[in-house]
Amino acid sequence: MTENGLISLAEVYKDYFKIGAAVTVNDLVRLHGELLKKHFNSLTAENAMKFGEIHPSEDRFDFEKADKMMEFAKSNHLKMRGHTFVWHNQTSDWIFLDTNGKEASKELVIDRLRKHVEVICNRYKDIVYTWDVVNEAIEDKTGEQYRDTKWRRILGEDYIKTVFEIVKEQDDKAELVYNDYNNEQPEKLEKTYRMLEEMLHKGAPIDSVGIQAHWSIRDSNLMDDLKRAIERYASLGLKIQVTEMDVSMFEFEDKRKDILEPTTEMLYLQEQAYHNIFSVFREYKELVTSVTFWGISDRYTWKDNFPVRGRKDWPMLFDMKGEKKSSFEKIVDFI
Ligand code: HXH
Repeated sequence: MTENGLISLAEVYKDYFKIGAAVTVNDLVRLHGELLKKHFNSLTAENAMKFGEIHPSEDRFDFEKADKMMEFAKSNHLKMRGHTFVWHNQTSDWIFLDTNGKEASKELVIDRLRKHVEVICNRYKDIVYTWDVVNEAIEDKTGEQYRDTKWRRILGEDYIKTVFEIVKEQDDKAELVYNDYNNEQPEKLEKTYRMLEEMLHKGAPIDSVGIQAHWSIRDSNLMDDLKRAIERYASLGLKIQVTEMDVSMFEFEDKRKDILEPTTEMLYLQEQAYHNIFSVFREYKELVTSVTFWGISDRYTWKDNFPVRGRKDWPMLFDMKGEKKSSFEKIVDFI
Protein backbone atom coordinates (compact mmCIF):
# COMPACT_ATOMS: atom_id res chain seq x y z
CA MET A 1 0.00 0.00 0.00
CA THR A 2 2.78 2.45 0.75
CA GLU A 3 3.75 2.15 -2.90
CA ASN A 4 0.36 3.62 -3.74
CA GLY A 5 1.41 6.57 -1.63
CA LEU A 6 1.18 9.74 -3.63
CA ILE A 7 -0.92 9.67 -6.73
CA SER A 8 -4.71 9.48 -6.56
CA LEU A 9 -6.46 8.62 -9.82
CA ALA A 10 -9.55 10.65 -8.95
CA GLU A 11 -7.32 13.59 -8.01
CA VAL A 12 -5.37 13.39 -11.30
CA TYR A 13 -8.67 13.42 -13.19
CA LYS A 14 -10.53 15.95 -11.03
CA ASP A 15 -10.73 18.53 -13.83
CA TYR A 16 -11.79 15.88 -16.35
CA PHE A 17 -14.47 13.49 -15.06
CA LYS A 18 -15.40 11.41 -12.06
CA ILE A 19 -13.52 8.13 -11.58
CA GLY A 20 -15.69 5.28 -10.35
CA ALA A 21 -15.65 1.61 -9.42
CA ALA A 22 -18.36 -1.05 -9.21
CA VAL A 23 -18.41 -2.69 -5.80
CA THR A 24 -19.85 -5.41 -3.61
CA VAL A 25 -20.12 -4.84 0.14
CA ASN A 26 -16.93 -6.87 0.64
CA ASP A 27 -15.02 -4.24 -1.32
CA LEU A 28 -15.74 -1.56 1.28
CA VAL A 29 -13.16 -2.93 3.73
CA ARG A 30 -9.47 -3.88 3.77
CA LEU A 31 -7.44 -3.56 0.57
CA HIS A 32 -10.28 -2.66 -1.77
CA GLY A 33 -11.71 -0.25 0.80
CA GLU A 34 -8.36 1.56 0.95
CA LEU A 35 -8.08 1.67 -2.85
CA LEU A 36 -11.62 3.05 -3.10
CA LYS A 37 -10.91 5.85 -0.63
CA LYS A 38 -7.66 6.77 -2.32
CA HIS A 39 -8.37 6.55 -6.04
CA PHE A 40 -12.11 6.87 -6.63
CA ASN A 41 -14.79 9.51 -6.17
CA SER A 42 -17.74 7.56 -7.58
CA LEU A 43 -19.16 4.18 -6.68
CA THR A 44 -21.65 1.85 -8.40
CA ALA A 45 -23.30 -1.14 -6.75
CA GLU A 46 -22.31 -4.07 -8.96
CA ASN A 47 -25.54 -5.87 -8.01
CA ALA A 48 -27.05 -4.43 -4.83
CA MET A 49 -29.35 -1.89 -6.49
CA LYS A 50 -30.59 -4.10 -9.31
CA PHE A 51 -34.35 -4.65 -9.20
CA GLY A 52 -34.20 -8.32 -8.19
CA GLU A 53 -31.76 -7.62 -5.36
CA ILE A 54 -33.27 -4.53 -3.80
CA HIS A 55 -36.97 -5.32 -4.35
CA PRO A 56 -37.29 -9.14 -4.30
CA SER A 57 -41.04 -9.20 -3.69
CA GLU A 58 -43.76 -6.60 -3.93
CA ASP A 59 -43.92 -5.86 -0.22
CA ARG A 60 -40.24 -6.35 0.59
CA PHE A 61 -37.21 -4.19 -0.12
CA ASP A 62 -33.71 -5.25 0.82
CA PHE A 63 -31.74 -2.07 1.36
CA GLU A 64 -28.99 -3.52 3.52
CA LYS A 65 -26.16 -3.70 1.00
CA ALA A 66 -27.03 -0.50 -0.84
CA ASP A 67 -27.29 1.33 2.49
CA LYS A 68 -23.80 0.14 3.47
CA MET A 69 -22.50 1.50 0.21
CA MET A 70 -24.28 4.80 0.79
CA GLU A 71 -22.77 5.06 4.28
CA PHE A 72 -19.30 4.32 2.92
CA ALA A 73 -19.76 6.87 0.15
CA LYS A 74 -20.98 9.53 2.58
CA SER A 75 -18.14 8.98 5.05
CA ASN A 76 -15.48 9.05 2.36
CA HIS A 77 -16.69 11.80 0.04
CA LEU A 78 -17.72 9.62 -2.88
CA LYS A 79 -20.90 9.97 -4.95
CA MET A 80 -22.87 7.05 -6.37
CA ARG A 81 -24.20 5.90 -9.73
CA GLY A 82 -27.59 4.21 -9.47
CA HIS A 83 -27.60 0.95 -11.44
CA THR A 84 -30.21 0.12 -12.72
CA PHE A 85 -34.01 0.53 -12.99
CA VAL A 86 -35.20 -1.25 -16.13
CA TRP A 87 -33.26 -4.25 -17.44
CA HIS A 88 -34.16 -7.70 -18.82
CA ASN A 89 -31.85 -9.48 -16.33
CA GLN A 90 -31.77 -9.69 -12.52
CA THR A 91 -35.32 -8.36 -12.32
CA SER A 92 -37.97 -9.87 -10.07
CA ASP A 93 -40.70 -11.69 -11.94
CA TRP A 94 -43.44 -10.49 -9.58
CA ILE A 95 -43.54 -7.12 -11.27
CA PHE A 96 -44.75 -8.73 -14.51
CA LEU A 97 -47.42 -10.96 -12.93
CA ASP A 98 -50.89 -10.18 -11.63
CA THR A 99 -52.51 -11.86 -8.62
CA ASN A 100 -53.67 -14.78 -10.81
CA GLY A 101 -50.15 -15.43 -12.05
CA LYS A 102 -51.07 -14.05 -15.48
CA GLU A 103 -49.15 -11.32 -17.28
CA ALA A 104 -49.80 -8.01 -15.55
CA SER A 105 -51.42 -5.10 -17.36
CA LYS A 106 -49.51 -2.06 -18.51
CA GLU A 107 -51.21 0.06 -15.85
CA LEU A 108 -50.24 -2.31 -13.07
CA VAL A 109 -46.60 -2.56 -14.17
CA ILE A 110 -46.30 1.21 -14.52
CA ASP A 111 -47.86 1.72 -11.12
CA ARG A 112 -45.42 -0.76 -9.53
CA LEU A 113 -42.42 0.70 -11.35
CA ARG A 114 -43.41 4.20 -10.24
CA LYS A 115 -43.60 3.06 -6.61
CA HIS A 116 -40.25 1.26 -6.92
CA VAL A 117 -38.54 4.30 -8.41
CA GLU A 118 -40.11 6.59 -5.83
CA VAL A 119 -38.79 4.53 -2.92
CA ILE A 120 -35.29 4.10 -4.36
CA CYS A 121 -34.95 7.72 -5.43
CA ASN A 122 -36.14 9.06 -2.10
CA ARG A 123 -33.72 6.88 -0.22
CA TYR A 124 -30.63 7.45 -2.33
CA LYS A 125 -30.99 10.68 -4.29
CA ASP A 126 -28.80 12.74 -1.98
CA ILE A 127 -25.82 10.56 -2.82
CA VAL A 128 -26.74 9.36 -6.33
CA TYR A 129 -25.76 11.84 -9.04
CA THR A 130 -26.82 9.70 -11.99
CA TRP A 131 -29.13 6.76 -12.76
CA ASP A 132 -28.82 4.05 -15.37
CA VAL A 133 -32.52 4.36 -16.14
CA VAL A 134 -32.69 1.74 -18.89
CA ASN A 135 -30.02 -0.91 -19.43
CA GLU A 136 -29.33 -2.88 -22.64
CA ALA A 137 -32.57 -2.33 -24.56
CA ILE A 138 -31.10 -2.54 -28.06
CA GLU A 139 -31.17 -5.89 -29.87
CA ASP A 140 -27.83 -7.07 -31.18
CA LYS A 141 -28.31 -10.66 -32.30
CA THR A 142 -30.99 -10.14 -34.95
CA GLY A 143 -31.86 -7.30 -37.32
CA GLU A 144 -34.52 -6.02 -34.90
CA GLN A 145 -33.88 -2.64 -33.34
CA TYR A 146 -35.23 -3.37 -29.86
CA ARG A 147 -34.54 -6.28 -27.58
CA ASP A 148 -37.70 -8.27 -26.97
CA THR A 149 -38.23 -7.99 -23.21
CA LYS A 150 -41.15 -8.22 -20.81
CA TRP A 151 -40.79 -4.51 -20.16
CA ARG A 152 -41.26 -3.71 -23.82
CA ARG A 153 -43.97 -6.29 -24.39
CA ILE A 154 -46.07 -4.98 -21.51
CA LEU A 155 -45.30 -1.25 -21.53
CA GLY A 156 -45.30 -0.90 -25.31
CA GLU A 157 -43.03 0.58 -27.97
CA ASP A 158 -42.33 3.87 -26.24
CA TYR A 159 -41.50 2.27 -22.91
CA ILE A 160 -38.03 3.82 -22.80
CA LYS A 161 -39.55 7.28 -22.86
CA THR A 162 -42.11 6.28 -20.23
CA VAL A 163 -39.43 4.96 -17.89
CA PHE A 164 -37.24 8.07 -18.21
CA GLU A 165 -40.28 10.23 -17.41
CA ILE A 166 -41.04 8.20 -14.31
CA VAL A 167 -37.49 8.60 -13.01
CA LYS A 168 -37.41 12.30 -13.90
CA GLU A 169 -40.57 12.84 -11.81
CA GLN A 170 -38.79 11.45 -8.76
CA ASP A 171 -35.35 13.00 -9.26
CA ASP A 172 -35.07 16.01 -11.52
CA LYS A 173 -31.47 16.80 -10.57
CA ALA A 174 -29.67 13.58 -11.50
CA GLU A 175 -28.12 12.85 -14.88
CA LEU A 176 -30.36 10.24 -16.54
CA VAL A 177 -28.55 7.63 -18.62
CA TYR A 178 -29.36 5.08 -21.30
CA ASN A 179 -26.67 2.37 -20.74
CA ASP A 180 -25.53 -0.41 -23.09
CA TYR A 181 -22.56 -2.52 -24.21
CA ASN A 182 -20.89 -2.54 -27.65
CA ASN A 183 -22.72 0.69 -28.44
CA GLU A 184 -19.55 2.22 -29.82
CA GLN A 185 -19.55 -0.44 -32.57
CA PRO A 186 -20.97 0.89 -35.87
CA GLU A 187 -24.08 -1.28 -36.23
CA LYS A 188 -25.26 -1.01 -32.63
CA LEU A 189 -24.29 2.67 -32.60
CA GLU A 190 -26.71 3.35 -35.45
CA LYS A 191 -29.56 1.42 -33.84
CA THR A 192 -28.95 3.21 -30.57
CA TYR A 193 -28.69 6.59 -32.26
CA ARG A 194 -32.06 6.07 -33.97
CA MET A 195 -33.70 5.03 -30.72
CA LEU A 196 -32.31 8.01 -28.82
CA GLU A 197 -33.19 10.44 -31.58
CA GLU A 198 -36.78 9.18 -31.62
CA MET A 199 -37.17 9.20 -27.83
CA LEU A 200 -35.63 12.66 -27.50
CA HIS A 201 -37.89 13.92 -30.28
CA LYS A 202 -40.87 12.62 -28.32
CA GLY A 203 -39.63 14.48 -25.26
CA ALA A 204 -37.90 11.76 -23.19
CA PRO A 205 -35.66 13.35 -20.52
CA ILE A 206 -32.48 11.47 -21.48
CA ASP A 207 -29.26 13.27 -20.56
CA SER A 208 -26.52 10.80 -21.40
CA VAL A 209 -25.43 7.60 -23.05
CA GLY A 210 -23.61 5.03 -20.96
CA ILE A 211 -20.89 3.23 -22.87
CA GLN A 212 -20.23 0.14 -20.76
CA ALA A 213 -16.73 -0.37 -22.18
CA HIS A 214 -16.28 -4.09 -21.57
CA TRP A 215 -13.31 -4.16 -23.91
CA SER A 216 -10.25 -6.31 -24.59
CA ILE A 217 -6.55 -5.74 -25.27
CA ARG A 218 -6.98 -6.67 -28.93
CA ASP A 219 -10.01 -4.59 -29.92
CA SER A 220 -9.05 -3.37 -33.38
CA ASN A 221 -10.84 -0.17 -34.48
CA LEU A 222 -11.71 0.68 -30.88
CA MET A 223 -10.28 4.21 -30.90
CA ASP A 224 -11.98 5.14 -34.18
CA ASP A 225 -15.25 3.56 -33.11
CA LEU A 226 -15.13 5.29 -29.76
CA LYS A 227 -14.47 8.75 -31.17
CA ARG A 228 -17.19 8.33 -33.77
CA ALA A 229 -19.65 7.13 -31.13
CA ILE A 230 -18.92 10.00 -28.74
CA GLU A 231 -19.35 12.55 -31.52
CA ARG A 232 -22.49 10.95 -32.86
CA TYR A 233 -24.19 10.80 -29.45
CA ALA A 234 -23.02 14.33 -28.70
CA SER A 235 -24.69 15.49 -31.92
CA LEU A 236 -27.99 14.63 -30.21
CA GLY A 237 -27.04 16.94 -27.34
CA LEU A 238 -26.19 14.00 -25.06
CA LYS A 239 -23.31 13.57 -22.65
CA ILE A 240 -21.28 10.40 -22.30
CA GLN A 241 -20.57 8.23 -19.28
CA VAL A 242 -18.19 5.29 -19.37
CA THR A 243 -20.06 3.08 -16.99
CA GLU A 244 -18.49 -0.41 -16.67
CA MET A 245 -14.97 -0.35 -18.02
CA ASP A 246 -12.59 -3.28 -18.07
CA VAL A 247 -9.91 -4.31 -20.57
CA SER A 248 -9.87 -8.10 -20.72
CA MET A 249 -6.75 -10.06 -21.62
CA PHE A 250 -8.97 -12.22 -23.83
CA GLU A 251 -10.93 -11.41 -26.95
CA PHE A 252 -14.54 -12.57 -26.71
CA GLU A 253 -13.89 -15.52 -29.06
CA ASP A 254 -10.77 -16.58 -27.12
CA LYS A 255 -11.96 -19.31 -24.76
CA ARG A 256 -8.49 -20.56 -23.60
CA LYS A 257 -8.33 -21.69 -19.99
CA ASP A 258 -4.66 -22.64 -19.75
CA ILE A 259 -3.21 -19.21 -18.99
CA LEU A 260 -2.53 -18.93 -15.28
CA GLU A 261 -0.96 -15.49 -15.23
CA PRO A 262 -0.85 -12.59 -17.68
CA THR A 263 2.00 -12.81 -20.19
CA THR A 264 4.42 -9.93 -20.78
CA GLU A 265 2.77 -9.37 -24.14
CA MET A 266 -0.68 -9.20 -22.57
CA LEU A 267 0.45 -6.65 -20.01
CA TYR A 268 2.11 -4.61 -22.74
CA LEU A 269 -0.99 -4.65 -24.96
CA GLN A 270 -3.13 -3.75 -21.96
CA GLU A 271 -1.07 -0.71 -21.03
CA GLN A 272 -1.18 0.46 -24.65
CA ALA A 273 -4.95 0.00 -24.71
CA TYR A 274 -5.46 1.91 -21.44
CA HIS A 275 -3.11 4.64 -22.64
CA ASN A 276 -4.96 5.11 -25.94
CA ILE A 277 -8.43 4.84 -24.47
CA PHE A 278 -7.77 7.44 -21.77
CA SER A 279 -6.23 9.81 -24.32
CA VAL A 280 -9.58 9.71 -26.11
CA PHE A 281 -11.51 10.22 -22.87
CA ARG A 282 -9.37 13.27 -22.07
CA GLU A 283 -9.79 14.65 -25.57
CA TYR A 284 -13.56 14.57 -25.00
CA LYS A 285 -13.56 15.76 -21.41
CA GLU A 286 -16.28 18.33 -22.14
CA LEU A 287 -18.63 15.47 -23.01
CA VAL A 288 -17.51 12.65 -20.72
CA THR A 289 -18.87 13.13 -17.19
CA SER A 290 -17.67 9.92 -15.53
CA VAL A 291 -15.46 6.88 -16.11
CA THR A 292 -16.31 3.87 -13.96
CA PHE A 293 -14.42 0.57 -13.79
CA TRP A 294 -16.42 -2.63 -13.33
CA GLY A 295 -14.33 -3.65 -10.34
CA ILE A 296 -11.27 -2.45 -8.44
CA SER A 297 -8.36 -4.87 -8.76
CA ASP A 298 -7.59 -8.14 -10.56
CA ARG A 299 -8.20 -9.92 -7.27
CA TYR A 300 -11.92 -10.09 -8.04
CA THR A 301 -13.67 -9.30 -11.31
CA TRP A 302 -16.86 -10.55 -12.99
CA LYS A 303 -14.60 -11.36 -15.96
CA ASP A 304 -13.35 -14.37 -13.96
CA ASN A 305 -16.71 -15.90 -14.89
CA PHE A 306 -17.59 -14.22 -18.16
CA PRO A 307 -17.55 -15.25 -20.96
CA VAL A 308 -15.70 -18.33 -19.64
CA ARG A 309 -16.77 -19.60 -16.22
CA GLY A 310 -13.88 -19.98 -13.79
CA ARG A 311 -11.18 -18.56 -16.06
CA LYS A 312 -9.04 -15.94 -14.34
CA ASP A 313 -8.77 -12.61 -16.16
CA TRP A 314 -6.75 -9.49 -15.27
CA PRO A 315 -8.66 -6.53 -16.70
CA MET A 316 -8.16 -3.85 -14.04
CA LEU A 317 -5.57 -1.15 -13.19
CA PHE A 318 -4.53 -2.80 -9.91
CA ASP A 319 -3.05 -6.30 -9.74
CA MET A 320 -3.82 -9.31 -7.54
CA LYS A 321 -2.00 -7.63 -4.64
CA GLY A 322 -3.72 -4.29 -5.18
CA GLU A 323 -0.53 -2.76 -6.57
CA LYS A 324 -0.67 -0.35 -9.49
CA LYS A 325 -0.03 -2.06 -12.82
CA SER A 326 1.86 -0.45 -15.71
CA SER A 327 -1.63 0.31 -17.13
CA PHE A 328 -2.20 2.62 -14.16
CA GLU A 329 1.05 4.50 -14.84
CA LYS A 330 0.02 4.92 -18.48
CA ILE A 331 -3.19 6.73 -17.70
CA VAL A 332 -1.63 9.18 -15.25
CA ASP A 333 1.50 9.95 -17.29
CA PHE A 334 -0.02 12.92 -19.13
CA ILE A 335 0.49 15.36 -16.28
C1 HXH B 1 -23.25 -5.75 -17.74
N1 HXH B 1 -23.75 -6.50 -18.83
C2 HXH B 1 -24.37 -5.30 -16.81
O1 HXH B 1 -24.78 -3.98 -17.11
C3 HXH B 1 -23.96 -5.34 -15.35
O2 HXH B 1 -25.06 -5.03 -14.56
C4 HXH B 1 -23.42 -6.70 -14.98
O3 HXH B 1 -23.09 -6.76 -13.60
C5 HXH B 1 -22.26 -6.99 -15.82
C6 HXH B 1 -22.20 -6.53 -17.08
C7 HXH B 1 -22.77 -6.90 -19.82
C8 HXH B 1 -23.24 -8.06 -20.58
C9 HXH B 1 -24.24 -7.92 -21.49
C10 HXH B 1 -24.70 -9.00 -22.20
C11 HXH B 1 -24.16 -10.23 -22.01
C12 HXH B 1 -23.16 -10.39 -21.08
C13 HXH B 1 -22.70 -9.31 -20.38
O4 HXH B 1 -24.63 -11.28 -22.72
C14 HXH B 1 -23.96 -11.72 -23.80
C15 HXH B 1 -24.04 -13.02 -24.06
C16 HXH B 1 -23.36 -13.53 -25.15
C17 HXH B 1 -22.65 -12.68 -25.97
C18 HXH B 1 -22.57 -11.35 -25.70
C19 HXH B 1 -23.22 -10.87 -24.62
